Amino acid sequence: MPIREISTRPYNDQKPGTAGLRKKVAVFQQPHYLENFLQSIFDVESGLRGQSLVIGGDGRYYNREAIRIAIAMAAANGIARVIVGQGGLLSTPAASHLIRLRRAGGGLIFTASHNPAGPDGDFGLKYNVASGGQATEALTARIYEHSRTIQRYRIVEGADIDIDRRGVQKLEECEIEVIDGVADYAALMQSLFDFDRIRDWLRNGHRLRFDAMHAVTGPYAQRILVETLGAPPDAVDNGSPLEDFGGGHPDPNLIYARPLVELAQRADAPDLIAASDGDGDRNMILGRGIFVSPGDSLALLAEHLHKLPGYRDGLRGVARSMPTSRAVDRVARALNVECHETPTGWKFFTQLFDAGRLTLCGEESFGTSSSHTREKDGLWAVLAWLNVLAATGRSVRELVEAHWRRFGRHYYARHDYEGLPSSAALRVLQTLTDANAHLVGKSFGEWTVTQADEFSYRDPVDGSLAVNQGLRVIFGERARIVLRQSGTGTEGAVLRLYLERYENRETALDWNPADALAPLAHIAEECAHIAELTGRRAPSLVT
Ligand code: VG1
Ligand code: CO
Repeated sequence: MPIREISTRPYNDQKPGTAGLRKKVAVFQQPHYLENFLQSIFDVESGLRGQSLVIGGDGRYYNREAIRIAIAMAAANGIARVIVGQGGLLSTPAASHLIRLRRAGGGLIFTASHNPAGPDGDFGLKYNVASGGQATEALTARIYEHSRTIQRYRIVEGADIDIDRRGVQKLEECEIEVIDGVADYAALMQSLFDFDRIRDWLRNGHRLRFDAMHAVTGPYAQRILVETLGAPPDAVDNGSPLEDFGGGHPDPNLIYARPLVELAQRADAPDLIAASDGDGDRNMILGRGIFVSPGDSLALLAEHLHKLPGYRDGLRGVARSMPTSRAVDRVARALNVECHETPTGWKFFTQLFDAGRLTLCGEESFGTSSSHTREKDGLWAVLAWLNVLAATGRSVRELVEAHWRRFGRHYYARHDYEGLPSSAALRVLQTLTDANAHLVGKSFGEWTVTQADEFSYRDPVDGSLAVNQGLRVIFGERARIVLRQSGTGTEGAVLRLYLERYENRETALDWNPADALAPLAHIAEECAHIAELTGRRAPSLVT
């Protein structure tokens, strides 16, 4: 099978967003589209030559085809060994772990996360580096620049690799190793958590329900929760990965995981109800009669993590993305550990982990993880919660209410305005930017603006600067409004408005979140004129 050099022409739209390159499947299916981007990675990352490369994806439509192309190109670009998950499946956190475990030079993760799949859905690609984390902004920029001038790519023609058969196959000089994509990840989880205690907790009659949403976590949940921890088979719902995710939207939140919210409200609800997203890096946590907001989940894990075997030494530091609720900051203060505020997207946490300054971090978008890997990790969060429940003997509700009584409560919501013309989105952002210049000192009812600006971030490890990371209006400790444009959408522009309100009065701890946040939504409209400028009366999604 010959290595061929194929001539090509650049596309110019291959600029990665918050989490890699994400486009409609039809865009990826254009001639040489995927090849151009892959070759740009191989050209820019010339150090990959002679090294191992991890390849896997979330199983969505076009996953197998993309992996076939990636393997053939890796072999033609001097990669010594490709490590690929059986059936082309690797969850994002499992892929990140494998890169580290096998000391690979990097990894290709094919996913568009929770975005709908199928021929009319989305596809995507993330390139992760040797640390297991996503390529930095600077590296992605170099790859993008290269993709704009690319003239040729290298591929082994007629390559025929069976990714369903475990073992080593050879392609030119390259060894293709097809592995069980679950085993190493499951062993990692076992090393972090008290599996015996969780097993006892389940044996004592506690119940668990995990919804894999027909995406990549099915086989992981089956192996770990059912086969290893002894949960009954019906504890895992929608456990078989499907190319179209069963037509669903594997984005675990109050809207797309509505059945779980309803289940949690029943008197006979399981003790822990959870779900993950398309590529296994997000998590949603509910208990009987309660939904745990991602910001609260992060804060509670920070509070209890030292009770779990992998974290007995305590926390080195915590971090959250800027829009994420500041609940974890309070716990960090109580524990006297560093607390970092980073731009949206997991790549900003990676440096802090590598520098040993971080143990736990999270985002409002249902992402939580720890230093065990360099991506957010859905099943890790579920197991951490299970272990906290088993270790404390308390219910989700008891734990959350105790947390609110001790630290106060951060009411939180995100309002998404999807599919906007980009001119409208820009007008809204400009309006708030202009307003921000005059907001400091201004009072809205009981709240006074203490800071109004655009967030930028100086990486404390490598000194790099990320600008333009979202507009914020801060009312001291009491409240916050954040507005930014999404970097993962594939149709039009998406604006995200984040609202946060803090209360520590005993009487203010059990309000309805929508009611608690209504005054802030009002102020946001007054400052940014979203409804007026977009013609949308209400957000398309509230989570
Ligand atoms: C969104 C979330 C962000 C998350 C990113 C990738 O980005 O807000 O917190 O890191 O998705 O998550 P944006 O730019 O659309 O707001 V995933 O699960 O797609 O890897
Ligand atoms: Co995801």
